[in-house]
Amino acid sequence: WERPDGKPIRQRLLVVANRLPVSAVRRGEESWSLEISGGGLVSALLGVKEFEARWIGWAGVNVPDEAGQRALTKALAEKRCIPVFLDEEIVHQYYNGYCNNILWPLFHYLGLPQEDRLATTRSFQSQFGAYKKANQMFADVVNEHYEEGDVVWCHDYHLMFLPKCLKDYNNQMKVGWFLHTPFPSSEIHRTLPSRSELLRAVLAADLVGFHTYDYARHFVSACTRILGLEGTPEGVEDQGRLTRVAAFPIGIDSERFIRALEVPQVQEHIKELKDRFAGRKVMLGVDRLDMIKGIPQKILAFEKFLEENSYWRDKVVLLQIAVPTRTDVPEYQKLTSQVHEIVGRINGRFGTLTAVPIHHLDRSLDFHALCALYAVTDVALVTSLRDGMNLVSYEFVACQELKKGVLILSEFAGAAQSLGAGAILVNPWNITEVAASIEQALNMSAEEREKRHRHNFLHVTTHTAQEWAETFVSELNDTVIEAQQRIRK
Ligand code: ADQ
Repeated sequence: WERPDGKPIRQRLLVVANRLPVSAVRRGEESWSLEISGGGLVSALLGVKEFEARWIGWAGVNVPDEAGQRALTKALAEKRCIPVFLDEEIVHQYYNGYCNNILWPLFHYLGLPQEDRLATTRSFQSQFGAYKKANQMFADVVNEHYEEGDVVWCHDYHLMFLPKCLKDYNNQMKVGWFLHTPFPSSEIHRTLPSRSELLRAVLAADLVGFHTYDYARHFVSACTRILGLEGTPEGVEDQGRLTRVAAFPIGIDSERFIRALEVPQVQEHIKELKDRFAGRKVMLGVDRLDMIKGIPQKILAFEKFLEENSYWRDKVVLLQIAVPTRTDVPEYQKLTSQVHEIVGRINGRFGTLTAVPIHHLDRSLDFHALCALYAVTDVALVTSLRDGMNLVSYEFVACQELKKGVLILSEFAGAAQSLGAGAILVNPWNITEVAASIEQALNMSAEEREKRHRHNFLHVTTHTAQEWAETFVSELNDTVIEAQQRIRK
């Protein structure tokens, strides 16, 4: 990869994800303002500098008029983003419906609420139709911008149909697909009416990646049991064609967090927080407000801890920061009220005139505020019921070089496989166990904390987002070369 002047050419990488890393807000008929949006994938890919990356995805707004679409496309181009325009009906059926009502709970082993189950079963076919149509619309945009030699990297459960659509356009395209959620046991996947079609569409990719070896194994089992294909140590084989399947655990841009702690504004904020919570141990939860994150379970475990440990009642505070997501969905509204109700009850029960045990914020924090919070935390509580990886646990560890706080981590988060030896692993459904782990964390000796932190810090700083992306793309390049060599033989 060299230019005529000898300088290396960065390989073009088309990152295709449901959402672009920016949110667009319309300011006038032809004027838009753009803001970088959050989320795990965005955080991870922000750290990747090795490729000439372009993003293709939905900007999160309905833009029915051509003038608006033209203006937005132009504004996004400056951020190397290319929009896919989806109308309201498609968004409703594809995004709210098939992606978030069916695939998301299923892949996290959460059943649908009883009252929704029949309705969802009835609307299943139309939602799946919209899902395929939306994936085709993404493929159209990719195809329009694709240049020979590009690598196309499709992301997540929203775009399982995309590898097939792309290969139908051009069989020579290098296509990778990565899943950010868990891939469930084949026994769960086989309940999906569209189980086979989805698996076949993913298998059209050259390389299929997951966060953990377990998820990869579940996927291969689903292909062998449901499609009757052959699973090999390399992946899945269908009539001589191999789809490579492997684990690529994601990381974070750890340097960005470590550097942020030196910024004067962050140091100032750290000092404020230390003064504010002087004499108390700080426990922290940072999550999107989603059922998979186990927020009510976490707070109930904290209540149990306070109940059983009167000594700690005025010496510990739990800061729970929860970014609202999918706020228009009744299920999520219910979760918000449930969390508020539990927090109110516990604060009423254990609070005093001067202090409450739980501070719950329903909002996003900016990067610097988040780093300061991570740095002053004594115990982080990550109690997801299921989580593909969970980057919050990584971010906390990156900011703890001075304090060497303790990470309590759900065994059902992918991160348990990488940070398990340094964290206290818990079953988030067992609030007695989580309460006991809080006590263990608060009483842990400095020596033990140091040892556990060392292990995790080493992992987080050596398995970065950048390395993750580079490994995936180089493996994709190699996979395609090997496949071509096999064909030639
Ligand atoms: P998410 O479910 O979004 O990601 P996670 O990996 O924890 O979960 O990433 C969340 C990101 O949002 C983190 O970078 C965090 O800092 C940020 N964030 C969360 N709450 C915040 C708040 N209140 N204020 C500011 N920022 C906040 C999905 C999967 C995960 C997987 C990632 C990446 O569900 O399992 O780890 O993708 O693959």
